[in-house]
Amino acid sequence: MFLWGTATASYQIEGAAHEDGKGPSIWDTFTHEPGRIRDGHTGDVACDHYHRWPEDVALIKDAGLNAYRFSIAWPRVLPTGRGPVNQAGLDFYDRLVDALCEQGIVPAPTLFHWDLPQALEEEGGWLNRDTSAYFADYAAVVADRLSDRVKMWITLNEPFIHMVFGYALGIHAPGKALFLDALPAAHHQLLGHGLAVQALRGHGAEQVLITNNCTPVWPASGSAEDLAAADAYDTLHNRLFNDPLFLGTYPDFSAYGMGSLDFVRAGDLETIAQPLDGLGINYYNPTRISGPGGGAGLPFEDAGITGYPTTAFGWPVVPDGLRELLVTLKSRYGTALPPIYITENGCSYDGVDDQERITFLDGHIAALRQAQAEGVDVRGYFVWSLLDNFEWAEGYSQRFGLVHVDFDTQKRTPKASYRWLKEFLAQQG
Ligand code: PNW
Repeated sequence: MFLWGTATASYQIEGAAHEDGKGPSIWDTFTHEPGRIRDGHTGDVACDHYHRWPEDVALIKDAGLNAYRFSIAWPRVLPTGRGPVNQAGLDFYDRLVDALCEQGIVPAPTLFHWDLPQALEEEGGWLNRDTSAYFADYAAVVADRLSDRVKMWITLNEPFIHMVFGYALGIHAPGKALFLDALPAAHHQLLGHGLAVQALRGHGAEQVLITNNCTPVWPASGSAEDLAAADAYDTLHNRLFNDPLFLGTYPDFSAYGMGSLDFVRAGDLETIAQPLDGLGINYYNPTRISGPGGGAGLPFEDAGITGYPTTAFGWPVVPDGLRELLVTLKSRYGTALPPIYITENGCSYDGVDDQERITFLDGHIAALRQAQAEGVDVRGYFVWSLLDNFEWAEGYSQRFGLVHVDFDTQKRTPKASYRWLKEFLAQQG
């Protein structure tokens, strides 16, 4: 069964930041620091999904979707990241999973969508190797409770964005601007993933995936400088997170002067390269790269993409980039590549008569079909997102939902794209 779903993340929709024993996450801390988030917005209330989830499940069902990707807030389950379990937090996800199963919707939870328990941040967060082991312990606790009904699990969401925005540039929590010294945060997330795969399988999980956001990398020109820069960027964004999973090695960084990986210990790569049942891919747009212009000391620079329509976020709309990405992954990893699930694809536009979003989704689904025709095994497509929600550093200014949310009244209004998708799914049968 092909999975047609929609995706959300705990901090972006739940609210109830301090309810029923939940501990603080790094996002609770970060959003309350002055100047971090546009207009000073926080996820304290967000879409109030913690209380309104029955209405939200009904919206998923009524659209005719057969899968839902949500994330579990680690500090709801383990308020200090490890140690005592908060049963009330687990109960919330238990009820949600029951409701999804009753409606015939496949639950696909992600265990980490960036809301690390603040108590673990005090010990160094993902820069601390011990966080990897705590993550696996948490995975076991959740799987123990839910794996009788949850068959499909996603360990991490976009370790690349979490490393770059959270640890290298400081745009996201925990707000560290370490530049290339952020690399241990990549390795410890991947190590945590590998340990979590083992823990999940040991506690009843049938299918385990990871979600990486990947981008086709376009050299700005055919010059040797731009080609080398594009290769360096591809190494950092795509290969750093996929090679260890499917080749069991890290790409060689030394050629680009992008730092060493001397924190990798014997045996780590074997742990990371556990066989997976699928690869989650989040696709938004390609990236065009030129040689370094000076500045940050990196061997590349984002040259920007022109000549395509853009979303309200300013991101270029390039549906064929999805086909290009999938075909590239297949040719790069061959038979080592597991089946692919598009775990996020979507766009920010204002308004409820969102014809641009319909064009966007239609184009990307066509690109997915094309990739399948070219031999890529794609088994699911999840729209980001069900609801307009807290878009991280952008606060509530970027609206990615199929359903409009009035953040004063919490009224949900399905957009034109929601009705289009419903019609499309009905025709699929
Ligand atoms: C993803 N970029 O993040 C996340 O998984 C979602 O939580 C988020 O709401 C969604 O995409 C839309 O932004 C990304 O700058 C953040 O390339 C930034 C980028 C890509 C993905």
